[in-house]
Amino acid sequence: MSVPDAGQLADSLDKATKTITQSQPSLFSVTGRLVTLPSCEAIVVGDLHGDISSLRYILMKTWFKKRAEDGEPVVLVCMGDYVDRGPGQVEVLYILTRLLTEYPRNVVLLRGNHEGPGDVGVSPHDFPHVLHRLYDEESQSVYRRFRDFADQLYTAAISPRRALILHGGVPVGSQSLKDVAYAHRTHPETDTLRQILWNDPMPEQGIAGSVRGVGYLFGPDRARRFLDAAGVQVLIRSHQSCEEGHSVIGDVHTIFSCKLPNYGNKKAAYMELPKAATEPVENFSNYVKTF
Ligand SMILES: [Mn+2]
Repeated sequence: MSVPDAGQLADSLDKATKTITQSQPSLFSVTGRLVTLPSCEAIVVGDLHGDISSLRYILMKTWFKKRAEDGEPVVLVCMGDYVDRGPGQVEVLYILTRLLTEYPRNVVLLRGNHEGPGDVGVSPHDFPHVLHRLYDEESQSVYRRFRDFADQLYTAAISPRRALILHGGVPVGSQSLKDVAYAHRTHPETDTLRQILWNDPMPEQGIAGSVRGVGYLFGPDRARRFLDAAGVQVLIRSHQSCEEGHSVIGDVHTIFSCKLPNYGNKKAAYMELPKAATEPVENFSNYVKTF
Protein backbone atom coordinates (compact mmCIF):
# COMPACT_ATOMS: atom_id res chain seq x y z
CA MET A 1 0.00 0.00 0.00
CA SER A 2 1.25 3.44 -0.83
CA VAL A 3 1.07 6.17 1.80
CA PRO A 4 -2.39 7.85 1.74
CA ASP A 5 -2.35 11.51 0.77
CA ALA A 6 -3.55 14.16 3.24
CA GLY A 7 -7.06 14.20 1.80
CA GLN A 8 -7.44 10.43 1.96
CA LEU A 9 -6.28 10.21 5.56
CA ALA A 10 -8.39 13.20 6.67
CA ASP A 11 -11.43 11.71 4.97
CA SER A 12 -10.85 8.29 6.52
CA LEU A 13 -10.45 9.82 10.00
CA ASP A 14 -13.67 11.85 9.55
CA LYS A 15 -15.62 8.81 8.41
CA ALA A 16 -14.31 6.72 11.31
CA THR A 17 -15.25 9.45 13.81
CA LYS A 18 -18.72 9.63 12.30
CA THR A 19 -19.05 5.85 12.43
CA ILE A 20 -18.34 5.83 16.16
CA THR A 21 -20.48 8.83 17.08
CA GLN A 22 -23.46 7.74 15.02
CA SER A 23 -23.23 4.25 16.54
CA GLN A 24 -23.70 2.13 13.44
CA PRO A 25 -25.30 -1.33 13.80
CA SER A 26 -22.72 -3.55 15.44
CA LEU A 27 -22.23 -6.92 17.08
CA PHE A 28 -21.40 -5.21 20.36
CA SER A 29 -23.31 -2.82 22.62
CA VAL A 30 -22.01 0.40 24.13
CA THR A 31 -22.57 2.08 27.51
CA GLY A 32 -20.83 5.45 27.69
CA ARG A 33 -17.45 4.46 26.26
CA LEU A 34 -17.54 0.85 27.48
CA VAL A 35 -18.13 -1.79 24.83
CA THR A 36 -19.79 -5.08 25.74
CA LEU A 37 -18.67 -7.80 23.36
CA PRO A 38 -21.06 -10.54 22.27
CA SER A 39 -20.27 -14.20 22.74
CA CYS A 40 -18.29 -14.31 19.51
CA GLU A 41 -14.63 -14.70 18.63
CA ALA A 42 -12.51 -11.67 19.44
CA ILE A 43 -9.10 -10.85 17.96
CA VAL A 44 -7.30 -8.70 20.53
CA VAL A 45 -4.39 -6.54 19.35
CA GLY A 46 -1.93 -4.62 21.55
CA ASP A 47 0.25 -1.56 20.89
CA LEU A 48 1.10 -1.06 17.22
CA HIS A 49 2.99 2.27 17.30
CA GLY A 50 3.14 2.51 13.54
CA ASP A 51 4.22 -1.08 12.92
CA ILE A 52 2.33 -1.69 9.71
CA SER A 53 3.99 -5.10 9.15
CA SER A 54 2.63 -6.46 12.42
CA LEU A 55 -0.87 -5.16 11.70
CA ARG A 56 -0.80 -6.67 8.21
CA TYR A 57 0.48 -9.97 9.61
CA ILE A 58 -2.32 -10.19 12.20
CA LEU A 59 -5.02 -9.32 9.66
CA MET A 60 -3.64 -11.92 7.25
CA LYS A 61 -3.27 -14.69 9.85
CA THR A 62 -6.76 -14.21 11.27
CA TRP A 63 -8.52 -13.73 7.89
CA PHE A 64 -10.31 -10.85 9.62
CA LYS A 65 -11.42 -8.96 6.49
CA LYS A 66 -12.70 -12.02 4.67
CA ARG A 67 -14.60 -13.18 7.73
CA ALA A 68 -16.12 -9.76 8.40
CA GLU A 69 -17.11 -9.53 4.72
CA ASP A 70 -18.76 -12.95 4.94
CA GLY A 71 -20.80 -11.75 7.92
CA GLU A 72 -19.06 -14.01 10.42
CA PRO A 73 -19.46 -12.97 14.06
CA VAL A 74 -15.89 -11.91 14.75
CA VAL A 75 -14.72 -8.70 16.42
CA LEU A 76 -11.33 -7.02 16.08
CA VAL A 77 -10.44 -5.22 19.32
CA CYS A 78 -7.36 -2.96 19.19
CA MET A 79 -6.05 -1.69 22.52
CA GLY A 80 -4.64 1.66 21.37
CA ASP A 81 -1.24 3.26 20.79
CA TYR A 82 -1.61 3.30 17.02
CA VAL A 83 0.77 6.21 16.41
CA ASP A 84 4.20 7.53 17.56
CA ARG A 85 7.59 5.85 17.19
CA GLY A 86 7.19 3.46 14.25
CA PRO A 87 7.75 3.91 10.50
CA GLY A 88 4.14 3.27 9.38
CA GLN A 89 2.03 5.50 11.65
CA VAL A 90 -0.02 7.03 8.87
CA GLU A 91 -0.59 3.63 7.25
CA VAL A 92 -1.69 1.98 10.53
CA LEU A 93 -4.16 4.79 11.18
CA TYR A 94 -5.44 4.69 7.60
CA ILE A 95 -5.99 0.91 7.63
CA LEU A 96 -7.69 0.88 11.04
CA THR A 97 -9.99 3.81 10.25
CA ARG A 98 -10.94 2.22 6.94
CA LEU A 99 -11.64 -1.13 8.58
CA LEU A 100 -13.81 0.63 11.15
CA THR A 101 -15.82 2.41 8.48
CA GLU A 102 -16.14 -0.65 6.25
CA TYR A 103 -16.94 -3.13 9.02
CA PRO A 104 -18.55 -1.10 11.84
CA ARG A 105 -20.20 -4.26 13.19
CA ASN A 106 -16.83 -5.93 13.70
CA VAL A 107 -14.29 -3.31 14.79
CA VAL A 108 -13.67 -1.85 18.26
CA LEU A 109 -10.86 0.70 18.56
CA LEU A 110 -9.83 1.52 22.11
CA ARG A 111 -7.93 4.55 23.27
CA GLY A 112 -4.25 4.33 24.21
CA ASN A 113 -2.28 6.95 26.10
CA HIS A 114 -0.90 8.06 22.71
CA GLU A 115 -4.50 8.90 21.74
CA GLY A 116 -5.26 10.34 25.16
CA PRO A 117 -6.98 13.62 26.03
CA GLY A 118 -5.11 16.76 24.94
CA ASP A 119 -4.44 17.91 28.50
CA VAL A 120 -2.33 14.82 29.29
CA GLY A 121 0.91 15.04 27.34
CA VAL A 122 2.71 11.96 26.05
CA SER A 123 6.29 11.50 24.98
CA PRO A 124 7.52 10.81 22.40
CA HIS A 125 4.74 12.27 20.29
CA ASP A 126 6.38 12.38 16.88
CA PHE A 127 3.12 11.82 14.97
CA PRO A 128 2.59 15.57 14.28
CA HIS A 129 6.13 15.74 12.82
CA VAL A 130 5.47 12.68 10.68
CA LEU A 131 2.36 14.41 9.34
CA HIS A 132 4.28 17.61 8.72
CA ARG A 133 6.99 15.81 6.80
CA LEU A 134 4.44 14.03 4.62
CA TYR A 135 1.75 16.65 4.19
CA ASP A 136 3.43 20.00 4.85
CA GLU A 137 0.80 22.76 5.19
CA GLU A 138 -2.06 20.26 5.14
CA SER A 139 -0.67 18.46 8.18
CA GLN A 140 -2.38 20.64 10.81
CA SER A 141 -5.83 19.95 9.49
CA VAL A 142 -5.09 16.20 9.37
CA TYR A 143 -3.81 16.34 12.95
CA ARG A 144 -7.00 18.13 14.07
CA ARG A 145 -9.00 15.29 12.53
CA PHE A 146 -6.83 12.79 14.36
CA ARG A 147 -7.52 14.55 17.68
CA ASP A 148 -11.28 14.53 17.04
CA PHE A 149 -11.06 10.82 16.22
CA ALA A 150 -8.93 10.06 19.30
CA ASP A 151 -11.43 11.89 21.52
CA GLN A 152 -14.21 9.54 20.41
CA LEU A 153 -12.37 6.22 20.87
CA TYR A 154 -13.77 3.73 23.36
CA THR A 155 -12.17 3.48 26.81
CA ALA A 156 -12.56 -0.26 27.40
CA ALA A 157 -14.29 -3.44 26.27
CA ILE A 158 -15.64 -6.31 28.29
CA SER A 159 -16.18 -9.91 27.31
CA PRO A 160 -18.77 -10.77 29.97
CA ARG A 161 -17.58 -13.19 32.66
CA ARG A 162 -14.23 -13.51 30.87
CA ALA A 163 -12.14 -10.43 30.37
CA LEU A 164 -11.89 -6.69 30.77
CA ILE A 165 -9.86 -5.21 27.92
CA LEU A 166 -8.21 -1.78 28.06
CA HIS A 167 -4.91 -0.07 27.34
CA GLY A 168 -3.09 0.42 30.66
CA GLY A 169 -4.67 -0.83 33.84
CA VAL A 170 -7.50 -0.86 36.34
CA PRO A 171 -8.15 2.50 38.03
CA VAL A 172 -7.07 2.08 41.64
CA GLY A 173 -9.45 4.66 43.13
CA SER A 174 -12.54 2.99 41.76
CA GLN A 175 -14.37 -0.32 41.99
CA SER A 176 -16.99 0.08 39.35
CA LEU A 177 -17.37 -0.52 35.64
CA LYS A 178 -19.61 2.52 35.54
CA ASP A 179 -16.57 4.66 36.41
CA VAL A 180 -14.79 3.11 33.41
CA ALA A 181 -17.77 3.64 31.11
CA TYR A 182 -18.00 7.35 31.99
CA ALA A 183 -14.32 8.09 32.61
CA HIS A 184 -14.24 10.35 29.53
CA ARG A 185 -16.91 12.56 31.15
CA THR A 186 -15.36 12.72 34.61
CA HIS A 187 -11.94 13.60 33.17
CA PRO A 188 -10.07 15.65 34.34
CA GLU A 189 -11.97 16.03 37.65
CA THR A 190 -11.18 12.38 38.42
CA ASP A 191 -8.05 10.67 37.17
CA THR A 192 -9.91 7.47 36.19
CA LEU A 193 -9.31 7.90 32.46
CA ARG A 194 -5.66 8.81 33.02
CA GLN A 195 -5.17 5.68 35.10
CA ILE A 196 -6.92 3.40 32.61
CA LEU A 197 -4.58 4.69 29.90
CA TRP A 198 -1.37 4.83 31.98
CA ASN A 199 -1.38 2.28 34.82
CA ASP A 200 0.88 -0.81 34.85
CA PRO A 201 0.69 -4.05 36.85
CA MET A 202 3.40 -5.00 39.35
CA PRO A 203 4.16 -8.33 41.10
CA GLU A 204 3.98 -6.81 44.62
CA GLN A 205 0.60 -6.35 46.30
CA GLY A 206 -0.91 -2.91 46.72
CA ILE A 207 -0.28 0.34 44.88
CA ALA A 208 2.94 2.17 44.05
CA GLY A 209 3.93 5.31 42.14
CA SER A 210 4.87 4.91 38.50
CA VAL A 211 8.20 5.95 36.95
CA ARG A 212 6.14 7.17 33.98
CA GLY A 213 5.17 10.17 36.11
CA VAL A 214 1.48 9.55 35.30
CA GLY A 215 -0.65 6.76 36.74
CA TYR A 216 0.15 4.02 39.25
CA LEU A 217 1.47 0.50 39.55
CA PHE A 218 -1.18 -1.91 40.82
CA GLY A 219 -0.62 -5.28 42.45
CA PRO A 220 -2.37 -8.61 41.81
CA ASP A 221 -4.67 -7.95 44.79
CA ARG A 222 -5.85 -4.62 43.37
CA ALA A 223 -6.35 -6.16 39.93
CA ARG A 224 -8.37 -9.04 41.42
CA ARG A 225 -10.57 -6.68 43.42
CA PHE A 226 -11.52 -4.70 40.33
CA LEU A 227 -11.96 -7.80 38.17
CA ASP A 228 -14.29 -9.33 40.79
CA ALA A 229 -16.36 -6.16 40.80
CA ALA A 230 -16.50 -6.37 37.00
CA GLY A 231 -17.40 -10.06 37.17
CA VAL A 232 -14.58 -11.23 34.91
CA GLN A 233 -11.64 -13.61 35.15
CA VAL A 234 -8.79 -11.54 33.74
CA LEU A 235 -7.57 -8.16 32.55
CA ILE A 236 -6.14 -8.01 29.03
CA ARG A 237 -4.06 -4.88 28.40
CA SER A 238 -1.07 -3.63 26.45
CA HIS A 239 1.04 -0.47 27.11
CA GLN A 240 4.30 -2.30 27.96
CA SER A 241 6.64 -4.21 25.70
CA CYS A 242 7.40 -7.79 26.68
CA GLU A 243 10.20 -9.94 25.36
CA GLU A 244 7.91 -12.72 24.13
CA GLY A 245 5.04 -10.40 23.16
CA HIS A 246 3.00 -11.68 26.10
CA SER A 247 3.47 -11.67 29.85
CA VAL A 248 1.33 -12.50 32.86
CA ILE A 249 1.21 -11.10 36.40
CA GLY A 250 -1.54 -12.73 38.46
CA ASP A 251 -4.73 -12.27 36.44
CA VAL A 252 -3.28 -9.58 34.21
CA HIS A 253 -2.22 -10.46 30.66
CA THR A 254 -0.09 -8.02 28.70
CA ILE A 255 -0.19 -8.29 24.90
CA PHE A 256 2.28 -6.28 22.83
CA SER A 257 1.77 -6.38 19.07
CA CYS A 258 4.60 -4.33 17.58
CA LYS A 259 8.19 -5.18 16.83
CA LEU A 260 10.26 -2.04 16.68
CA PRO A 261 14.02 -1.97 17.20
CA ASN A 262 13.82 0.42 20.17
CA TYR A 263 11.69 -2.00 22.22
CA GLY A 264 14.02 -4.94 21.65
CA ASN A 265 11.29 -7.55 22.14
CA LYS A 266 11.99 -10.87 20.42
CA LYS A 267 8.36 -11.51 19.62
CA ALA A 268 5.05 -9.73 19.25
CA ALA A 269 1.65 -11.20 20.04
CA TYR A 270 -2.11 -10.97 19.70
CA MET A 271 -4.91 -12.96 21.29
CA GLU A 272 -7.70 -14.93 19.66
CA LEU A 273 -10.47 -15.35 22.20
CA PRO A 274 -12.86 -18.07 21.06
CA LYS A 275 -16.63 -17.77 21.16
CA ALA A 276 -17.57 -17.59 24.84
CA ALA A 277 -18.55 -20.88 26.45
CA THR A 278 -20.48 -21.28 29.68
CA GLU A 279 -17.50 -22.72 31.55
CA PRO A 280 -14.74 -20.39 32.74
CA VAL A 281 -11.59 -20.27 30.61
CA GLU A 282 -8.86 -22.42 32.14
CA ASN A 283 -5.84 -20.62 30.79
CA PHE A 284 -6.01 -17.45 28.71
CA SER A 285 -2.37 -17.94 27.67
CA ASN A 286 -3.60 -20.75 25.38
CA TYR A 287 -5.23 -18.13 23.17
CA VAL A 288 -2.08 -16.07 22.66
CA LYS A 289 -0.42 -16.21 19.24
CA THR A 290 3.13 -14.96 18.97
CA PHE A 291 5.09 -14.02 15.87
MN1 LIG B 1 0.82 3.04 26.02
